[in-house]
Amino acid sequence: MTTRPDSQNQLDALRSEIERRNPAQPEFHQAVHEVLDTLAPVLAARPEYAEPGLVERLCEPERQVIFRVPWQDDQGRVHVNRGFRVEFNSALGPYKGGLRFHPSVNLGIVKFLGFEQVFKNALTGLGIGGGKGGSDFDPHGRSDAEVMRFCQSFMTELYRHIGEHTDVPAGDIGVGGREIGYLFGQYRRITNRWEAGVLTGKGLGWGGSAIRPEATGYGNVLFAEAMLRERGEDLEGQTAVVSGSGNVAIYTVEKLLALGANPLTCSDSSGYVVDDKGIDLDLLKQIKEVERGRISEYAERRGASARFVPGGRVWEVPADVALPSATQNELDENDAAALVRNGVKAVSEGANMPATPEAVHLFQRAGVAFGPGKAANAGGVAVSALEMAQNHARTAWSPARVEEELAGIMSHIHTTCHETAERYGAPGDYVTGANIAGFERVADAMLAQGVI
Ligand code: NDP
Ligand code: 2IT
Repeated sequence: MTTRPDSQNQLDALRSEIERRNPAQPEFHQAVHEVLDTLAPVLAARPEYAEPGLVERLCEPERQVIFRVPWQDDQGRVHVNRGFRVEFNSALGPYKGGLRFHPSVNLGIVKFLGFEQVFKNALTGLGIGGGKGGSDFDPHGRSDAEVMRFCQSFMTELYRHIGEHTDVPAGDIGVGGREIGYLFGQYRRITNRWEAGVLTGKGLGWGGSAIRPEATGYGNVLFAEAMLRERGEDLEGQTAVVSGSGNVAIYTVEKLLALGANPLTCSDSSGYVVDDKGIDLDLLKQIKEVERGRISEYAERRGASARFVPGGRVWEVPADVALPSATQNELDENDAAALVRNGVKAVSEGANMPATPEAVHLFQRAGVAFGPGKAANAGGVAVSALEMAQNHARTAWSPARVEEELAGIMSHIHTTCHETAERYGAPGDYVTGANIAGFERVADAMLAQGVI
């Protein structure tokens, strides 16, 4: 397949224009560049996609909402945070994507996450558009009552922008079952509607889906295994390094153990633990899910096999497989070089954009199987879409049924990315495969629906 230079010129011009019109949003630029860098072959092969305005529309959110979130702490002091919801693309279904509560959240970060979400959601094959939101609120060290008041204030503005047919938020960093509960309660109170499908990640007893908490981590491990199988291997007996110790990391560890692999590490923003005997899942869950403690406590309580490395990065620990599951740009070129030096075979992104572009290129040059987040971590949002389907039908599926559906969706995503990469002359390149396959699905829907 030859690439027409004019497709590349068109993409380069668009890239410059996006940088000019969205200043000081480096993460958004990074996410857009990574996609535009892979689209030239598909624009050359399918001239209808090169139609002026299509890619431009795809890179411009349909709607961006920014709002004030005032709340009172337990001492009565008033805090003023900023809330965001970026409704990026609804060609395939209602906007769908998580809410992130973290002090680093700003418009550029929410836009990068929303942009990624559009392609990710398309790859699931389900009827969901892409969006993302959140706030620069920091939940660390806040009491349940403070988190509740914050969530209530946040929803008091957000409610007017969302709905089961419009926009369906869920969790992300700093937003889990507790926060979704408070947000749902306030939505129900304001609207006087039992509208279960307005949020996903709900509790099992009130509209949540089985396997939603597990889905992102489980799905990423299934994706890593599918990549290994392409090379005649599987996860049995392989060592793994996992970063993070939140929702995605915990269920990554759980699935690795279930498939006979040996997860050696976990981390949080203070450093990492390495456990020569493999991570003790019960202890990890007790510290992180129940006590909301720090990862150093794991090493203190585990005994001789584990140690805490303050400020360190898990990528210096030798392993067969790496599963970054904390945050964007947590794995740079030096980390990638260390992993390659230590013989890593596969890297699969549980987090969104955790590997820098330089790290990704290094893995690809070294022949390491690399699964980009928009494919590898799509299991979470896929089960969110299954939660919406169950809510709509007023039913609840068994854990076994949801897990089977999840496995089928991850296998479909892997095959789609693999085949698309081959079709466009980039065999084994899951980045190109994921970007083009996601793009084709959204672009077809946008072309059919006219210039809007
Ligand atoms: P959690 O809040 O449950 O956990 C986040 C973990 O990452 C914590 O251990 C946290 O440590 C660490 N972390 C977060 N930010 C930073 C930072 N800036 N530097 C160092 N460590 C950091 O979030 P999730 O597990 O839900 O999300 C993890 C990643 O997975 C994110 O990139 C998210 O976008 C992505 N993702 C999540 C999905 C979901 O369904 N939840 C679905 C798909 C992707 P600390 O507590 O010290 O901050
Ligand atoms: O990044 C993601 O895909 C998520 N945080 C989950 C989104 C969702 O709607 O379940």
